[in-house]
Amino acid sequence: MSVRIIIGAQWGDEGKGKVVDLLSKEAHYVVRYQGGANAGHTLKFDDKTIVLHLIPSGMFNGNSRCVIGNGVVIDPVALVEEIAEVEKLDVDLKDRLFISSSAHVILPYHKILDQVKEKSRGKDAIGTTGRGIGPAYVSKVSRVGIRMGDLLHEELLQEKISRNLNDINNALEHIYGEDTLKTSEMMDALRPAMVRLKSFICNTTDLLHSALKKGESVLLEGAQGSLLDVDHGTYPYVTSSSPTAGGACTGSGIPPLAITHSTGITKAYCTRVGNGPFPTELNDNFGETLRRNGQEFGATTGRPRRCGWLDLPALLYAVRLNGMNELALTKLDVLDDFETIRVCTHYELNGKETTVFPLDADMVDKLKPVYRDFEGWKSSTRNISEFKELPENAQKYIRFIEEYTGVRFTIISTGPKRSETITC
Ligand code: 2SA
Ligand code: MG
Repeated sequence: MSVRIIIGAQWGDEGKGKVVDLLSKEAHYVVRYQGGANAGHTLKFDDKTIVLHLIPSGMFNGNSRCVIGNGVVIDPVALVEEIAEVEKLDVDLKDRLFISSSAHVILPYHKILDQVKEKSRGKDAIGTTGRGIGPAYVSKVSRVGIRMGDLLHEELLQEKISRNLNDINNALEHIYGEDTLKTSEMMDALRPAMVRLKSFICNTTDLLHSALKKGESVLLEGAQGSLLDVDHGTYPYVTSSSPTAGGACTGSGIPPLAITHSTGITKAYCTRVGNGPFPTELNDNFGETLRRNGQEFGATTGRPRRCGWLDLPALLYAVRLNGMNELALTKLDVLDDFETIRVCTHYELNGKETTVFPLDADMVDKLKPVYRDFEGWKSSTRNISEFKELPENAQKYIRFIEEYTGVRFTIISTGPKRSETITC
């Protein structure tokens, strides 16, 4: 039996979707535990490409049951659309999809507030996805949130929305100069989703506790990444949830001692989408090449991702934060053409050397990365599925990362397809 958390070790988009899809074949349950439709998990198989935002990445390989846990914030209309996309691929969601009745609902006002607040931040904007994530978690924490279970009780739901709209409309009209919203219009938009989602909403905490009792294996699928964690990331340039290991427990109801594996996913380089400090960012041709070769564009918003070299102190920070006991390396093939590959081994901060990733975004912004150069391998690693088949220079690069972090790679991805994977 294994209970494995799949966690982004960087700023998201590390390829968690591919790893979850691969491992889900052997899993009884795959559980999303935080975030919402800001996530974009891209899966490629049988010449198909699908981008999932809310539905766990375990739908297409094997028969695992997929759970949207209590820690997720759900846009019901977006979820219904995503269900339709998945069904088009001949997947029957009956007895496959389970939605926590405690997961919070993203309503139109969350999305509007997300967007108007971003506008009002001007040059200090966070670069959110505009999907209403932050305001939905604000509602949750301030105890005025609507939960998925409320969608099962129309009258009560209407009453709760109408109560919330007093404050929301006041802010929209008087602070942001926006149009106000009507309860009736919101209810009309929600009704089809209430009908469609009804049969999936349940007590997923109990479902998972029963699975643990039976010794079944569970994959917990993180979204975004450790450096975007609301507590441990580059605050305030973070998302509003906890992608790190602790968030997997609170966002699913699975207790910490049940966790057997903490698996960190890292790219062979780094990317970040949205604003905030990024010590190894490359604003030159190298960055451009990484973006082009790696197809680094937001899977939800289409925004170009910022690209840079691998940042080992940041990776080590993620390893320690999450107690990672295995790592997966993705997008190795994107480095195939480089003459020289650089990796940041430490920083300079105010004239002193350090390997500590600071907790303060302003300080992270002041870090000067110090690099070690590796000779490139200048040959294709695409499709390679045995470690010993990798070019020697690629093997050296990989072994160096393992030595630095003290954690072994159990998966190395050499392309987006399932077959383009080395299992070590
Ligand atoms: P939000 O919308 O409130 O969560 O934004 C806050 C910050 O979190 C970042 N964020 C992400 N970073 C990487 N990938 C994400 N998912 C999509 C993808 C993003 C996209 O897979 O490509 O399509 O643009 C994601 N979601 C949130 C966000 O950029 C802000 O920095
Ligand atoms: Mg993504």
